[in-house]
Amino acid sequence: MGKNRKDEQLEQFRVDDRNKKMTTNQGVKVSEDEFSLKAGLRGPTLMEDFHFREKMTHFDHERIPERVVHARGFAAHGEFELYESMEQYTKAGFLCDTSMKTPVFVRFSTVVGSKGSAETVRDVRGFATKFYTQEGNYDLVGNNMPVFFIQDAIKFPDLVHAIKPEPHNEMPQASSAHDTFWDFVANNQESAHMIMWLMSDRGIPRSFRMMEGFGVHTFRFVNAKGIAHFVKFHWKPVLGAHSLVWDEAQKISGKDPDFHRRDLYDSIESEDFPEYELGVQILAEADEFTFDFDVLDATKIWPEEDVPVKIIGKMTLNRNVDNVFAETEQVAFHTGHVVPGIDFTNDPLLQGRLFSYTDTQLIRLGGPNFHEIPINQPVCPFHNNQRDGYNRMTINKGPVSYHNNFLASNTPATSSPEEGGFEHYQEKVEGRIVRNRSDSFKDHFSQATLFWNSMSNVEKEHIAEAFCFEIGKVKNKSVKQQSVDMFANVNLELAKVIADSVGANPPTSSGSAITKASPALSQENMVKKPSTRKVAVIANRNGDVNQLGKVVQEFKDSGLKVEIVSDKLGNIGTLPIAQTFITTDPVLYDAIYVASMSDDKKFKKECNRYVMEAFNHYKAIGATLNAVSILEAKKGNPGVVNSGEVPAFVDAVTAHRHWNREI
Ligand code: HDE
Repeated sequence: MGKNRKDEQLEQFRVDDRNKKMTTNQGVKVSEDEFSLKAGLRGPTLMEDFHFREKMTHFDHERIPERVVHARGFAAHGEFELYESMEQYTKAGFLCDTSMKTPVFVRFSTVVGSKGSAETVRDVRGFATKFYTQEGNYDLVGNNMPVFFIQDAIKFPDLVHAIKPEPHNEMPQASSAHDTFWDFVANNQESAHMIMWLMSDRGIPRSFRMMEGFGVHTFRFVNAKGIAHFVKFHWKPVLGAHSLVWDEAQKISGKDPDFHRRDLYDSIESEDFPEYELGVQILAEADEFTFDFDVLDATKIWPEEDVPVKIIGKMTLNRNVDNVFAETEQVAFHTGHVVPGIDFTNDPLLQGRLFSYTDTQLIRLGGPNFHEIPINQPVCPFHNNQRDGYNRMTINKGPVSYHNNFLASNTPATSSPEEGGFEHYQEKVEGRIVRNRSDSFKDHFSQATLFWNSMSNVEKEHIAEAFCFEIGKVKNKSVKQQSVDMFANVNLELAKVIADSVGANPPTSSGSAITKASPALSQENMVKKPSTRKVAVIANRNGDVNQLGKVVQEFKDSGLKVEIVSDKLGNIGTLPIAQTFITTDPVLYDAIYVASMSDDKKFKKECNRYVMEAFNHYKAIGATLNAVSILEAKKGNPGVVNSGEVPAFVDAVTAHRHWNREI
């Protein structure tokens, strides 16, 4: 793979310490690195041991503050290619020139948990993309859900305080299932729509590769003639959006807290590059007021059936980072990083973000020069009169650092819009200075009901169970009741189920009259592929080698990922056993196939555990004919393939989950 411009730029900063002599940071060769300098063999350590002092001081300062939200994240490099020019709508170069490949860096994250928390918790996922364009960096700092909890940025600190671990005992970690969060929800009812998304399967994605991404806010496209359109951004994963089931997600948190990053890292290493198509919903300014919601309200979607998503390009993630701290931890995203042709709207949530992101980098990355950190540098030239500050790297030459000037012929010079200078869209604004919100922001429930109406029965069941779990964890009776009463406005039946489960009184509301649905919102309607679904092939070390080889090959030819699991490590013929029953777990696979059994009691017990767990999580299970006895109890259930036939099993894996089972 050739290097793109960003990769070339990063190359200047890469250092390989292998096969080199150890030195201090001053370049002095080190003669000894195991013993500190002492006065006498058993005497005190000496102050003059500069090597010890430097090594220890650097270590003492290794940590920086974790992100206040989205602390746990994982990132990769890639490229964006445009299918069709968007010139009609925007002058942004990377959205006009289809011959251009734009380097990107994408960081996925959970929101609530600390940097070391588990990855498969119920949470929103961050989906932040930095496009290194020829006209500067453009950051699309999105989430995997298209709406947000609040409508005005001033409430963000309250939301985050409520959802983070409670301050008196710092519990629970990475979870919204506690009193302060539901107290916030019930007393800030604009959160209703987002809560429906959070309680849905979208809150527990199967993989970062199988998540949609959304810019959430309404942005503006501006073309070369200065004409603007409203735009919403979507990322659509080529593999479709898919989820875990809750019991599985909780178990994975213990079995492999790195589940999502491992999946992303391994896919890229094995060249199964994650791909996402970029879609835009475009709306003429004249149509701003044609909806029953306000287009500036970030708690609302534009249903795809009303405003179609136009697919305009594809992003491929094709390179893992070299160093997680240098790149993933130090990358600084900001909604305010825009390029000519992309502009903001008056969405009050977006407006507040425009302040917050630079501000947070100042403390997190230690000063105003974070744009000089290699991962944050644009790939186009950048010049201005900003100087000094902590950790300044650039050596700006000459006496002039002000504008206007004569001494440097008034350079660095500004550019007219025709020359590529950023020109803010000249929106006409008028009004009184008020602390309030428009009445058009006050319907909090219609789209929450729209979301509910759009779900399949199984998805609805999952949502109800998630509510019962979360509100069931709330200790305060009144908060429980308030939450139940609030969601009766979304759907009465749902609220009754929750009330019954959590010991609250049945709601008295009459429910919602909204009947509209948006089929595009259901993950049941998304593309399902066998590609990269991970199968554990259970095999006895003394089993039929040829048959195993054949099955494994056929699975791989169908696009499945295979790991051979047995009771001990080693080889079966030439095939390596990747895991033992105890080094891995059924929750870490999409399907289980028993290629050969053993008479060993322990083997049978473990094999049975794998099959049962997969069965309970609605996954495909199969067995070759000589191992079929293991499936006896479950035969006849959907997705249980006891014929040994590989194509039938692959079909069962392709269906992802078989909900219609007797569990
Ligand atoms: Fe963020 N958000 N956010 N946010 N956000 C941060 O910036 C903030 C919001 C999102 O991988 C912080 O660098 C405010 C919506 C992502 O590095 C901080 C508000 C959406 C990431 C911040 C929001 C997001 C962040 C913390 C309400 C989806 C991780 C560390 C007005 C569209 C980026 C940092 C990464 C991170 C503030 C709401 C997405 C504090 C004030 C809505 C993906 O600046």
